[in-house]
Amino acid sequence: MADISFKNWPFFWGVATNAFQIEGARLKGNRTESIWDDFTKKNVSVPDALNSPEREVASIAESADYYNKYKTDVNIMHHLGINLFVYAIDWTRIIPTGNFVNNEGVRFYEKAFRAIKNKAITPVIILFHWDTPMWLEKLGGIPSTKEVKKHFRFYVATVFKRLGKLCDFWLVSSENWAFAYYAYIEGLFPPNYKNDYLAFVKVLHNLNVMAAIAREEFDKAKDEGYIKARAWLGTNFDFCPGINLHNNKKLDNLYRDWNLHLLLEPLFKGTYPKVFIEFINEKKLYFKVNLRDIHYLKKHPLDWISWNFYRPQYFTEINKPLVLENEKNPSVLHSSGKYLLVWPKKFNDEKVAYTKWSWLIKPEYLLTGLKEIQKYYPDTPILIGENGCGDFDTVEVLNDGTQVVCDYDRINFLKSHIQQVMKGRAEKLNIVGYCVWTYCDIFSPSAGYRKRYGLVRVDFEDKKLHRYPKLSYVWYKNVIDSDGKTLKEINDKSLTEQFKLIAKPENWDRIIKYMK
Ligand code: BGP
Repeated sequence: MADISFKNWPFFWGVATNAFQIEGARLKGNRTESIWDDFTKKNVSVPDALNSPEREVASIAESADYYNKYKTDVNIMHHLGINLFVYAIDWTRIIPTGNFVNNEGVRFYEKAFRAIKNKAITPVIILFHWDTPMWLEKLGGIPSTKEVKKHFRFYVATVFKRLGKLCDFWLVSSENWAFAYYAYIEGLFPPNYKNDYLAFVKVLHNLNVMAAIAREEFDKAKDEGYIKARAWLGTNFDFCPGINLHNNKKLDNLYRDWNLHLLLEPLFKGTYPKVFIEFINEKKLYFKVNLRDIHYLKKHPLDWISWNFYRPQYFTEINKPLVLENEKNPSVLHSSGKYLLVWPKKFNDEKVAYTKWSWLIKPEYLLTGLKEIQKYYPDTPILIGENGCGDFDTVEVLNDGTQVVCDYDRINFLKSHIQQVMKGRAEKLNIVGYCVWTYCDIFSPSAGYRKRYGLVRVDFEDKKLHRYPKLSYVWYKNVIDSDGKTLKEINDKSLTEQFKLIAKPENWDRIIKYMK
């Protein structure tokens, strides 16, 4: 087991991003399609009504073209001062067909991660972020246990062998719940199954088996010298800490079983909360978690946790729904069928804050969630892998013609969450770092390109996809420079002065020019 004494690492201030959302160059360099290429080609719809938060899907053929612009982006991130960069790589860029290694794809990642490391930024590589290769999807995709076991093993063994020397911090997959739920129950994400509970439970289980396979290959790669002994392998999970509308301990435990234990226990303890087995039996699903898999999971536990925190989630008993006039969004029956997810306008007589896409804003639950995870995993390092605010950004043109985005709401969102990070550090919790989602404006799975998360603006109207700093870029630079001690107010004069200076075209051009 790696030496997980993270005490000897600096606190990590980073950004996170994901290949299919940022890379573009979808058919360049011998790459083949993933389910996200297929889906976004068939569902390119850009609704006329701007500023309507309904779902927009648009092409990822080019996106922010990180594939060709990574050198510029590395300079921008270096200037920002980050020391951690979380990147989910693209399976099909490396394995374009079942058992063929695409050297051009490997070479791209070697160059891109070496450029990151050359700027003293530590990379974190995520192996799978929802983008099943089309060639694997045609064999049954992630629900197909036999195919997944064989092909995922070949993929991760290839990555560890070819890229292992470039990275000490690895994550197997992103947001297993979001993928299983939105892609196999809701049908919102590709491969767009609807209410396929059998595929849903198989995907959740197979993602756990994939993690154990990655562990086995990771340890082999360490023995063979491809990966450093100190390297860590973990999971990047999505967990919305629950807010129970009623004082009901039984329901609290059920929520925790489905939202925390189901996502971490199999990966770290090789066990499943009984609610999952009961669910399979109640739904009479033709699936059984076999003992051989359980033994395999127990034998190959992970080392660390990256937790993507955006929002907590209100929930209530099925027979105690919100009154209609207090519903910001209609309530949703949880996939377990045991409780309701709700979005109240008011709670305890207080107006509840939401983003424009109705994502609940309650920063204090970053600390609550951290403590809840640590209660069950007391010695496991925890990174805040993603935290960010999707918004419609407006561009202002200063009198010298500089285009600027003063994203005050995003700064206030980040500030309120980083305040909780600083509390966690002061209480000596196992938090090892914090990453903003995301570095620059990219494709959003839930809303295309209008829902912007970037610290850096990408002008998608401009064929050069020019990058511009937002006010939040300068704000976060101050946070990093002060190791989280400087959380400037949005109307801080020194902040706007810095911003005007950095955003000045001649200054910004110097920052983004690729220096050897
Ligand atoms: C996380 C995903 C990211 C990113 C983020 C924002 O769940 O890991 O890929 O998309 O959410 O989500 P969205 O862009 O749908 O608002």
